Formats: sequence, structure tokens, C-alpha cells
Amino acid sequence: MQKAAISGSGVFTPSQVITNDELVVAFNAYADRQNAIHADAIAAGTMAAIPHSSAEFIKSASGIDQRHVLDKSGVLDPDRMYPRLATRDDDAPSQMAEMALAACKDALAQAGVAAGDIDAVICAASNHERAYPAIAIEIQQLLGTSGFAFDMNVACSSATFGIQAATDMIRAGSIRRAIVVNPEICSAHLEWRDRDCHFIFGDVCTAVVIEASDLATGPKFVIESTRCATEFSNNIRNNDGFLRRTRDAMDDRRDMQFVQNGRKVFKEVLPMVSNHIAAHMADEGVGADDLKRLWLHQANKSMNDFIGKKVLGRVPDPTEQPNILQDYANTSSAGSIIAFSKYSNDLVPGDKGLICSFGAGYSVGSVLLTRA
Ligand code: CO8
Repeated sequence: MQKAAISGSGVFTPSQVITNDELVVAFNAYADRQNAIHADAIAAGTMAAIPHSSAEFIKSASGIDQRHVLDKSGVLDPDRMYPRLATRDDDAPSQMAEMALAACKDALAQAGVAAGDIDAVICAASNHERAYPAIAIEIQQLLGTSGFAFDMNVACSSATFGIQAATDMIRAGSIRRAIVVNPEICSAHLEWRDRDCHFIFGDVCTAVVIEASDLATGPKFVIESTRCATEFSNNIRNNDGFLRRTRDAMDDRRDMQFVQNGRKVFKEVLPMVSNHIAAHMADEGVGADDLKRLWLHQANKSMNDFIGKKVLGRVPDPTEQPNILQDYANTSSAGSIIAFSKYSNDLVPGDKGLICSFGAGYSVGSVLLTRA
């Protein structure tokens, strides 16, 4: 069977950064204003005061120092607390397509592939800014790729599931080359007014070029195998959607943004991911000592430390399991691909590595690679 290979990757990083300190100042100003507005109810005991957030808590609970966002002014405005992204005309590039173009161009340049030689564009992300036409088809037009394009969403596992879809099409012979692109505008579906989660996410876009292995003549990562798994859970959920206007009084409901039970997610996803990776490696005859690198989903440093230790049977050194979440926070499906893109060039032919995503669904996806 034809093997597929990743021959290029790209990362578009928004220029605006919010540090933990800046985030906490804005959140605490918002909390103070709300508490002043509701002072009587709080004094009467009919309403709880909103407690302050703390940069120390954020760092120790998550490992995050800062996040990149498309618009920090709206997020840090205590009277607003969400990004300000201007409405665009229908004939201007959409927000997601614009980010995608930047990441795709870098990935294509690294692969040495012309856009016209791409047969499929998969725009795989946790949310899409419109229902239709597919963002992927707009990206196809803006890039000038051939063939077809479609959107898909498996939350934090969108990228790895997209890689599996593209790889399977190459294996089956229906396409020769694909680009999988992950524009994640997490700032727009994060509830910045909730201290339990306001620090978790950032914005970014990643892309990978996947080719039939014999077409990729430069440095590449051969995709040995992929594995995807899902298991339904309400512990990470967002109830926004196209039925919103058909239902009464949904406009400012908390569940119109990201909601999670972080403790439960932590407890339930860790064994699911560790077992998934262990089974994938065992089926491929790959032992812990054969693995040079783990590019894990970037949600929480303690989670990654735990998974790395479980998979390798020892504490991985930082070069074996690179984290980028201190700089980017959780960027949903893009996190493991940022880690791959930034920390893979030093591997030498024959070295093996594994990309693994996990998140809402629950969903977990792993991609086993060999440097060639
Ligand atoms: N400042 C100060 N104190 C705080 C804060 C804060 N900001 N937040 C919470 N606290 C307090 C709590 O109130 C609590 O106090 P008490 O003990 O008095 O009740 C205490 O700190 C401890 O709180 P937690 O139990 O919540 O803290 P944890 O140690 O569990 O850490 C985490 C919270 C970091 C959220 C942790 O649980 C975690 O990382 N869990 C895993 C989460 C995860 O991986 N989720 C994946 C979601 S991503 C995904 O699937 C993609 C979805 C689509 C993208 C969405 C884009 C927006």
C-alpha cells in the first residue's frame, strides 16, 4: 500500500500577546465592577461575589505564561471581555481563511510543493465561523489548489483526525497530496468572564502538507500508522449552534461558550490517552526506547508530564516531549502540531516520533512517524 508522509508544516502566530498578569488585571477589574453593581444582593446573601483570579494559580495549575490572540483590546476591556473582530464583506477573505493562508503558504514552501499540486484541503478545527460554504473551499480558492476541500470538527483532535483522513485517501489512491489546516480562534468561544477557564486558550493556525511518500523527495516524516478513538462525554461542551435563534432567551447563557469540568476531564482523559498510545505503539511493535519524540496535545503541563512518564516509563527530558503551552496556552487542535512544527527538524533519518491529540468528545488521535 502507498504510504503517506508529512513533507511540510507551518504555524501562523497572531502578533498580539496577553500575559497572565494582564489577563488577571482585566478579570479582577471586571469582577470588582460586577460585585459593585450587585453589592446589595451579595450583602443579602442572594448572590455570590465573583472571586479574583490569580496569575500564580494559572501558572501552577496549567503551566501557561501567556497566549496569542487576534484581538487583545476587546478581551482585556472589563466592560466587554471578548475579542473585537470586524465584520467582513462576503468578497473579502474570512478570518479563518486569512489565518489558514499564512500557515498553508509556510507548509507548502517547506514541502517544496506548488499549491496547484494539492488535491485536497481539509480545514479541521474546533469551530467554524460560518455554516457554509465550507471555509476549506474558500482556502482552496485563495491558495489555488486543485480537487476538493471540506471542513471537519473533532474539537482538540481535529488535526490528527484530519491527518488520518488525508492519509487514508492517499493510501487508497484517491488523492496524491493534501493540506490539513487548523485555524483555531479559541478566543471567540472562550468565556473570558469565568475565572475557572479564562486563562486556558489562545489563537493560532497550523498546517501540514501530506503527500504520497514517493512524491516527497525532500526531508519528510513517513506516516507509519494513525489511530483515532472517541467516547461521548459532556465534560467539555459548547451548546452554541444554528438552533440558537429558535430557542428563547439563549443570548447570554453561559453554555453558549466553552464549558468544562476540568477536574473530571483531567481524571478521565489521562488513562484514555495513555492506554491509547500504549496500544498504538504495541500494535506497531514500537517500544518506549524506539521513540525519540512525543508531540502531545497542549492543554495542561501536568497532564503532559503524566502522559510522557506513563508512555516512556520514566520522566521524559524536555527535548523528548517539548511543550509550547507556556507561550501559546491551549490552542485546541493546533497544539500538538505547533510542537511538531517547532521541534522536529533535529530528528535524523530512522528516528520515530508520535503526535497525539486529546480533548472534547472525548476524542484522541495519534500519528506514528518515522523521519526519512
Ligand atoms: N484563579 C485563582 N483561583 C482559581 C482560578 C483562578 N483563575 N480558577 C479556579 N480557581 C480555584 C477554584 O475555585 C478552586 O478553589 P476551591 O479549591 O476553593 O474550590 C481551586 O482554584 C482549584 O480549582 P480547580 O479544581 O478548577 O483547579 P485544577 O487544579 O483542576 O486546574 C484546570 C484547573 C487547569 C482547568 C485543570 O483542571 C485542567 O487543565 N484540566 C484539563 C482540562 C483539559 O484538558 N481540557 C481540554 C479542553 S480543550 C478541548 O477539548 C477543545 C475544546 C474546544 C476548544 C474551545 C476553545 C475555547
